[in-house]
Amino acid sequence: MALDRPAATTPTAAPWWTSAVVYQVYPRSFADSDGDGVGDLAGLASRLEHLQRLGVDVIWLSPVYASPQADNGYDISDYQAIDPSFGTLEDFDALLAQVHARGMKLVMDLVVNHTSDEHPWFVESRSSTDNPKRDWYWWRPPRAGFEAGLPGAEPTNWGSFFSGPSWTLDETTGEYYLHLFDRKQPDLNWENPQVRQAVHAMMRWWLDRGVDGFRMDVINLISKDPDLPDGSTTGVGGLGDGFPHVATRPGVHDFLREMNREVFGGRVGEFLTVGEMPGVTWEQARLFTDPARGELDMVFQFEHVSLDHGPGGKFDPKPLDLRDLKASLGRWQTALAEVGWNSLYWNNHDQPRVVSRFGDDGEHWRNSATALATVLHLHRGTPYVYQGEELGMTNAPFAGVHEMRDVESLNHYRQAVAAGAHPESVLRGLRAMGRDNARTPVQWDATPHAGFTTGEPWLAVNPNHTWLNAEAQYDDPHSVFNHYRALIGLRHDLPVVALGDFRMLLPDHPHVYAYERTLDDTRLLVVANLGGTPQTAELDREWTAADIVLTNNPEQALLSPGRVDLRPWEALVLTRTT
Ligand code: ISL
Repeated sequence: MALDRPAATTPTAAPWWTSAVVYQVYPRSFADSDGDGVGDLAGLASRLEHLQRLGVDVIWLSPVYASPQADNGYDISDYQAIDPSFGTLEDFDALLAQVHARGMKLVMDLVVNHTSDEHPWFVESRSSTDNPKRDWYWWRPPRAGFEAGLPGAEPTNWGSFFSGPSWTLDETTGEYYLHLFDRKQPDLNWENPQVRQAVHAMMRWWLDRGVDGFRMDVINLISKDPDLPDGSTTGVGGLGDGFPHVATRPGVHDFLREMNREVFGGRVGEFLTVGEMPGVTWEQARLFTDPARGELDMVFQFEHVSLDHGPGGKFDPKPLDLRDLKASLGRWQTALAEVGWNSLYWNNHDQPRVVSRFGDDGEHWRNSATALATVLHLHRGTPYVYQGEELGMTNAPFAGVHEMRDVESLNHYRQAVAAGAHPESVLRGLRAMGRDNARTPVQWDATPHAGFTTGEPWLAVNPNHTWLNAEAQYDDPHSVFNHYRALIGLRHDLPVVALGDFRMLLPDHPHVYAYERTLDDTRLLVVANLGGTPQTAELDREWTAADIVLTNNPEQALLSPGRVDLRPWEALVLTRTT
């Protein structure tokens, strides 16, 4: 896409999304209008006031397409229909019109690495080895010398992201199909031009309906090594690690350039495209987001949300060392300073709640939620707020696996316990890192199901909704909600926030996160204590007389020449001109 590169000195040339904030809606858990316990489009439409009040510019809507819901809509059986649990196409059109009328944009989730096994394409593909759609997916016979259906007969040794082998035998033809995720999510074969053309046509159909862009699910996995070599190292679960053979291969760039041409060609700059890319490095991200290459506007990278993964992977978490977080986010800021653009996020529907993960959801709940928000939002990049994050929603107190719903968690529990792990220790990992933490319903008010539904919610509301809810926060000037609102306002109002250069300060301080942003003669300082004990940070003396533009602490800031004393989880934003 030949977008103008955001040059720090010419703000008017910057694309619109450099000063925008995106809000992610996970529709199952946002608002339920019909009492069936599942959120829906009409429910979302009824809560747009909340988003407008918050001040966000764009809504990213997680999948609402027809789906058997094996992975909550990330398994799609019809890309051009709305799942009845969410409503109808008419509801969608009405929602889109309302979003636009309120001056916001709507970005769809695009899940095209795989479909549902109930998608008509796969139903045809599996029907016979000579079906015209056979080659739309990855089919392989059992390994020579092995009997189909027995361990070792899978065409490769790859483990799936959701436990177990990434191949499932289909009895109809006696061959295996590839699924990097659940067995109900067969991978499309992007090498086949018909697949790509079908996806492009579907995307154009949504753009013609008026949507404003796409968040592209695991888009760096669409190009596989056609030789399908075994993984040479062992991954989690004892199976082979196929990741190097499916992730961020050179073909992804070709596919994205082609998509860009075929789908967005001639309408440059109107849309937002963000590619979700597990394992992407900053060197690769620079290529994907270099405007001159015409691929994507930005990517979701995973480095900073993997820093607390222990030796056993994500369900074996270890404490975060703040220095690692600063080194990681700082590296990405530097890497994408001249070319490309960062996305900024703590949370989404796959991550545990940040206030529970990197903050303190007990004594310092409010200040840790607001300090973490401050630090993230004032980096250079486009911030993403995940529903409920703006309220400081926390992880859920799951009593046991019977209260969880996520296919990843349930598969992992089953496999780990079958392999001899102690159920309590598996549960500990799931409680800390499981995706259902992000998926408990949004807490609108203190009523029994938090104002989410009048029926039985599909996943229980967090009991803390009696005090942690939107209603309780709107009129409180110190609430988490109003702090997010202020941060979003700063991005809109101050060009230095959207476009200023970034410089990390105090990289070796174990508890203080500090950085400077500079645009022309304006300087912005963000300094935050991301811990529960008082801290001191040395600063340039010039900051002593600076203006405080935002703080999460109503008490007087403790600034003195050359230093600032920070209370637990205190965050300050200062500005001055040079
Ligand atoms: O949370 C993860 C598993 O540990 C991630 O690896 C996640 O699966 C990965 O980020 C891909 O996520 C996306 O694709 C998945 C879907 O389940 C996720 O919800 C989606 O965000 C398959 O479509």
